[in-house]
Amino acid sequence: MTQITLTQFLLEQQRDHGAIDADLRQLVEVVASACKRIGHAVGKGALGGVLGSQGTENVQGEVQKKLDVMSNDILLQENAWGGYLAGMASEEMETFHPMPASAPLGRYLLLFDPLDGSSNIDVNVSIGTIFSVLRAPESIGKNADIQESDFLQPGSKQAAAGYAVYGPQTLLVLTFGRGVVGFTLDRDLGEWILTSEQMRIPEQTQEFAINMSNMRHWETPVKRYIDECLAGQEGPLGKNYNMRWIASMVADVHRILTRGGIFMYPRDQRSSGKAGKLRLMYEANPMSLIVEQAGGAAIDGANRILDIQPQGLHGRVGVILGSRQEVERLQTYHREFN
Ligand code: AHM
Ligand code: MG
Repeated sequence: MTQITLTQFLLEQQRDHGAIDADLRQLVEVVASACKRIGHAVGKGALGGVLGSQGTENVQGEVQKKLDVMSNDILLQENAWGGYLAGMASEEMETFHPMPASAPLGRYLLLFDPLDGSSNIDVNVSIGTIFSVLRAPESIGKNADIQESDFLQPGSKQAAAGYAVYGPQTLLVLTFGRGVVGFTLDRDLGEWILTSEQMRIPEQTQEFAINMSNMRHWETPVKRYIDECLAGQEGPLGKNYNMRWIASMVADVHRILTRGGIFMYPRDQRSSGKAGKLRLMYEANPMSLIVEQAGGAAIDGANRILDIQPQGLHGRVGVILGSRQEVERLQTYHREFN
């Protein structure tokens, strides 16, 4: 069987399909290489001294794990010198990261959640990296310096998005807005090999993912939907539902890309502005592009996530994504309620 490596796949996308330019090809290669290094560190666990907390807090006031900081550093270092970026932003950094003066300024912006599912690091459950690529304004480098506002583009403008999962297998899932492909890391060769040519999410599902301990904080449309799922075959949805909650968005979304399902971290009554937990620019936008490109849907409640105009780098948003028909049902419930 001929195996297609990530390098070959990306070259073909550039050369034969015109789907990406050389800079975006290089960007994704470097991010994928950084993910290999992060995955390697994750795999060492206690032997590599990477478990436990760093003793610092990030901009959101969350305690940083050693691997959060290490993964962030790996992504910053690997992407610093390629000349394809105008700036980077990360869940773990307060402000955006300008490129070093020694490197030429590129046309893309890279945003990432370097280590998603941090609460699972020390218990050896799948975790991952999520990334999003935007285009920098044309003026950058000519007559303007990069600013935070340059990053504040709706998710529909993403040039690429992807995630890596560090689990029993190390996986990379990618989209350039023309479908979704998946690669598996051959750990002996150190190569990403194409293993899913066209990932598709089934339109219907009988599986939902939500942190049920937050039930008392949910808004009415979400309560209604989950009540209906729990009612099973006798309820209005007429089928028995199964539930999964891994507490790593990468792993929950990957399951949905593989066999369908619906993932919810909805807005709730706890936070000011009821924004929810997940971050628009590092988690919701890249995952929403991937899910839509795989035939699914992604909303914050009543509206499509990819249409949201970000107000700041670290803004949070309600997230409901996965199998199209189920997501649309929830959207209808939200619209009826508002
Ligand atoms: P993180 O980026 O700090 O790891 O937080 C995001 C994670 C998601 O991966 C996951 O869906 C969610 O937080 C789990 O939250 P909870 O522990 O409240 O269930
Ligand atoms: Mg995260």
